[in-house]
Amino acid sequence: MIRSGCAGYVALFLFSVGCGTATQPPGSNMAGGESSSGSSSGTSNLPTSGNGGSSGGGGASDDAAAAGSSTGGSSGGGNASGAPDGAAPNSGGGSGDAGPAVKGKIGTLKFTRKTLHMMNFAEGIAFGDYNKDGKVDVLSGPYWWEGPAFDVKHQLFPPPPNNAYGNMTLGDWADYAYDVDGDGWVDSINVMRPGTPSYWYKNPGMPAVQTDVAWAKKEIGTLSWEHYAFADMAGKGVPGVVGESNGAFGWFDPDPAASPWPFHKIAGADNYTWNHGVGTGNVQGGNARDFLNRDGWWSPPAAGPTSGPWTMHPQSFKNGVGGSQMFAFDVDGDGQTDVISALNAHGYGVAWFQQKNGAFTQHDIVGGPGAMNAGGIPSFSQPHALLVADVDGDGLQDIITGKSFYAHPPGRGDPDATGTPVFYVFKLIRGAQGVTWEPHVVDSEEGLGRSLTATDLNGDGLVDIAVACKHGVFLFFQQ
Ligand SMILES: [Ca+2]
Ligand SMILES: [Ca+2]
Ligand SMILES: [Ca+2]
Ligand SMILES: [Ca+2]
Repeated sequence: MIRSGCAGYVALFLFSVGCGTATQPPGSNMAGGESSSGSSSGTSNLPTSGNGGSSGGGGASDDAAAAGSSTGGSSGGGNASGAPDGAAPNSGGGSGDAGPAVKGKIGTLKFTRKTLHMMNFAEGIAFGDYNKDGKVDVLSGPYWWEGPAFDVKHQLFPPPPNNAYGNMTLGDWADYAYDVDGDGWVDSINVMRPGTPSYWYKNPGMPAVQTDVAWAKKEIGTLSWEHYAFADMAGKGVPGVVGESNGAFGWFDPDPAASPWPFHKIAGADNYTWNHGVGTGNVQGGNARDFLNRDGWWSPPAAGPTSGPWTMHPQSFKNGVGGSQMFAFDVDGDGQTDVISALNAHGYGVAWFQQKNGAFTQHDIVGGPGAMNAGGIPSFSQPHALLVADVDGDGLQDIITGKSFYAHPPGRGDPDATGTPVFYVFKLIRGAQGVTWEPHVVDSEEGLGRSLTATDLNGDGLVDIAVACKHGVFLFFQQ
């Protein structure tokens, strides 16, 4: 059941929201929405700079999440293969990234929820220290909130007009925190609806950042698939926006002087907007950072990540349309990197793929209806967002995923679209019997969106989770 407590939200939503009903208003602009059609009108440049270095993709250790701290740590993003992937000054974390693992304090995997707003304005979220007070802040689409209380909100651009739950997402699909222009103030990279241009917004610095002054924006380029990563593919200490653009897989390098940003091609791709399942990680060992999607993984050429076409290693990581954010780390501790992926962002399935010398064996964590799932939990559909992070702080990476709220709204073909929008931390346990995943419910009312992030938001040493979805923006503080 979706939020039978709709009544509890009526007071706040009366003016703008249809209370999350399952009906689709006649004449709505959802047709041709988030999976069915669309064109890629994006621009992309061929590589403009060579870089022969290999990626600092980190090892296969599993004791540290990628991405950095709010106060200037590195950010590799979208990767959980071990160490942060190189210097990325003044970067925080973003959609599909997690903050650093916090050692020495074990969390309960029980959470309390704080609501930042309840509008369908954006389904991407990032953390970073936007006002440079040493405290982690949160940004989702048009707003950022001052940590650690997150009671004060500031607007950086006007929110999109349609904010009903059942509407398509006109706002951000992924947000990343990064000091694009190197002026010491964390800027915002906002990946928009597939097939439409994405932008970066320049942090105006103090005191303007703490007002509602508009942040100056510049176009990055156009991404077409529905998932992305923010990772240092070239191993030069600068993360890029990784995904599909204009018929190619590759990444946009941050360049404050260029618009669009330079695009480095990994491989050709079909130009269908709305595909699913993208990630990065150190799949093959060594130092290279590899590209992952639902159909396999790609290793960089020996002469360097920007020296030519990457090599595809076909491997199905999907069952249907493909998953969401993908990750690679050594799940079972045998020294070989495994892959984590949802199987179908608009259907069912979450799995880990155990690697033995380049061959992968699929192990389902959650399957379709009636499956024997981890911890005996019921199956959930629409795993449109997934994150790997050591949530409880025991040194082993865990998985955060669950049901997105209206990944497609009811009537758009997704099974169980009105089911309980539950999401979990799946705690990784390595035991004598092998790998098990212990599910812990984080929330069963708001659901997930297109992406999520996790770090210690309130400075108590425990990793928290931040979600932006069609229900709004929510923080989950670990107890
Ligand atoms: Ca701050
Ligand atoms: Ca800046
Ligand atoms: Ca853990
Ligand atoms: Ca915390």
